[in-house]
Amino acid sequence: MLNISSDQDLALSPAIGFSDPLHVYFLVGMSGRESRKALFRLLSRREILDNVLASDIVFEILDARIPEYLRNRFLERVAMNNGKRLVLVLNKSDLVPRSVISEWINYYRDRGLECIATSASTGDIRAVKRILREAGREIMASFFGAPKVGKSSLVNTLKGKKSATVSRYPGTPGYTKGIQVYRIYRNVYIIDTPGSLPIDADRLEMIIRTRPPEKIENPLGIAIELIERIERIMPGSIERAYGVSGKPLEILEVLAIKRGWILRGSGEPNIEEAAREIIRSYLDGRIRFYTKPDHMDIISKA
Ligand SMILES: Nc1nc2c(ncn2[C@@H]2O[C@H](COP(=O)(O)OP(=O)(O)OP(=O)(O)O)[C@@H](O)[C@H]2O)c(=O)[nH]1
Ligand SMILES: [Mg+2]
Repeated sequence: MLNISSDQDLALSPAIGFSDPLHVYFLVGMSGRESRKALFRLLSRREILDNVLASDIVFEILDARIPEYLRNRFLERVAMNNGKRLVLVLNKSDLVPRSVISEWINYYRDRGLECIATSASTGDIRAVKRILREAGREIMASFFGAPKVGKSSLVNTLKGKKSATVSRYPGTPGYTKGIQVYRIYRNVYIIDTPGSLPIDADRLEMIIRTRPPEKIENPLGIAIELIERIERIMPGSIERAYGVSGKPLEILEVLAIKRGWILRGSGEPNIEEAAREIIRSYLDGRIRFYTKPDHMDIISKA
């Protein structure tokens, strides 16, 4: 059932041909060197198509803090063109105020998209369960999502025990490697996809989600861009997390000094270490940050 491949169906998706994941990297504007260093397994368009065709319901898992950065239009188009039920899932909803979750749900529903919210961490996956239970017949559901959105955590919570591997930062042991199918109810099967969706819409998210923070080549540049974005969308977030304010570089310097990260020899603050800390705490939610639908103008420019 998982190896469905029909060239006729491929014709539905004219953009096919990017079957090599490396090409997908190039699409998001990474240099060849950067793309070869990416440790993460990204799904090729061919794999996305195969998994969608094998499914009745396609869950597109998004991080509720930044859903618009992570949506994958190719997946959505393939699911809709092939008559699959597409459900956008705002996971990590525990990190976002309830009112903002409602705003996003309304935003997507107004655009004709089914959208629900979950938190694999608090175990609140009622909305997914409801959809799976109401199916009635034998169905296959698949979970797609950018790196680190909580795909495996959701699968684990659905199964009720730790069975799919979960990992905290990109490219560290525990990231999902092979295709895994689980039977969760008598007539319901789920696929934990063997990789993640590429992030076509956002270069910054693509870089920080596809490698461990210590493997990011230019952590300084990335952290500066990240701080600028966070402050543009949610001013004061960095100060609330670290008690440090100012221009991005000043923030990194003061943070390094506060933490005692000093370069041996020169005695200068180790701002690269501070940069990696910012990236880590952005990923795991220690910096409180989220977007709202009325940030759409900034989001599309950020
Ligand atoms: N706060 C919060 N954290 C979550 C939630 N779901 C997952 N996480 C955390 O997010 C990180 C990534 O979770 P995974 O389940 O490994 O995500 P994934 O999408 O399967 O990741 P890859 O397979 O590596 O792409 C882990 O540290 C999880 O604990 C959630 O609902 N809320
Ligand atoms: Mg996983």
